[in-house]
Amino acid sequence: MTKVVARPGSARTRALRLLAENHSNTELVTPCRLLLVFIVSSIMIAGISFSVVPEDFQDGSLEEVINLTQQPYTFNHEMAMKEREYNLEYYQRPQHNWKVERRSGLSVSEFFDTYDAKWPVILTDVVSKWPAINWTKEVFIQKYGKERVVMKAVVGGLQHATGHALPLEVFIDHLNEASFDTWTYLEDELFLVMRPELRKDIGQNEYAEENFFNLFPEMVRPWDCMMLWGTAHSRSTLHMDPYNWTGISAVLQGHKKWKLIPPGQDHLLYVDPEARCGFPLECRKYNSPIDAFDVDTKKYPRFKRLQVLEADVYSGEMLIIPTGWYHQAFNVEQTLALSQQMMNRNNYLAILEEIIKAGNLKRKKLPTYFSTLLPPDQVKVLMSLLPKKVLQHGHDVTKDILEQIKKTKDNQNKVKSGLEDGQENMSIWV
Ligand SMILES: O=C(O)CCC(=O)C(=O)O
Repeated sequence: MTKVVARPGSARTRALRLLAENHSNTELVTPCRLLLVFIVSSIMIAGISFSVVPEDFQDGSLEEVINLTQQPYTFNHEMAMKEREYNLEYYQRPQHNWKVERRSGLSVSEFFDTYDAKWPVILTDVVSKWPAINWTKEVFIQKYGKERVVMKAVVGGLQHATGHALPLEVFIDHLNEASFDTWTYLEDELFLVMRPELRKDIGQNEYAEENFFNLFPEMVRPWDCMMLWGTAHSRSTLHMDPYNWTGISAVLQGHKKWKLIPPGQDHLLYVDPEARCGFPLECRKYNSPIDAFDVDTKKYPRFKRLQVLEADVYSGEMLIIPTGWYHQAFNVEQTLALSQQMMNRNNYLAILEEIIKAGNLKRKKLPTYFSTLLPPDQVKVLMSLLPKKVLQHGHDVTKDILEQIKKTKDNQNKVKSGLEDGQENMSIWV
């Protein structure tokens, strides 16, 4: 007997398909169908007429409150995994439970159905085509050597990290000086964003083309291309990304080891619920004090119960880290990489919820018809409701960071940049 495998798609598509199958042998016009047509057209009319928010709906005074307008949205990873399982069957893929697969020639729909917001994946044929893969140290020194970059310095373990702004050539000069617990890491959110001539070397990524962050007002749009250049042994913190977005890590040169933590284990990570990210829009900072590559199990005994996935990512490869996954990177050798982010149909509600939870907008301000809108319209409506003072704050945060980088007078000045808090007055290379 031939096995019939259903097509993938959202729960809504599947429900409609089932409905269609159940009624395939009946008359064309039935009361049930008439009712369905009526409901669908009402939703469509509501969607069209409300794609711009009328003034009188902005006070949230209507009674019928649904979905995101009423209660916190929580991303249901269990459901996502069930959907993944179902879709893997459709794509006839083996199910590797504890493995991060390397894929090339992956279609965007298979990516959406089986990995995005569900399971990490390494794409091997995206970064290798970008001109940025040919960037060299020499060109950076020659063209940008005197420009200031933001760097983390660690002496004696990740808990002793300090932020610095210093000329790129000074950082490059010391790239070979590192040991397991003493190292430097250029982590600059704005260096590439502000240099279009370098930005253009970062080629296309069809998996990230649906980008709802483009619908954010410019003043509060997250910077979308962080440069990461580290010595051997340098590493990020163990964290989940700001706004709980989907992370993209593109390795241009070098080798990164990753610890990836499937969702549902936050209680094992000692995260400070009060920490804030310092981004243009307020957001929670999901940083664990644990160094997953050098765990102090006496201090953090719950770590032993954690289930962790590991992956190695090499030059020319890209790792996609789903919404809701804590992660930490370790540079095995000198490594140059870029971090980007994704907000699309699969994770936008989780991101909007983070924005509300952090206090940028009162939940009751959302119109009651909010959840009937198409995903991009939901994003536009929410953005249109952000108070002026929130937009102004976003503008000030960016301005402030740029000014701090500019005004630092010597190589050792600390810069407040949304990096980890570190001890005061530590000097490096003196
Ligand atoms: O490559 C790294 O050091 C970590 C990058 C990362 O996790 C991030 O940008 O969220």
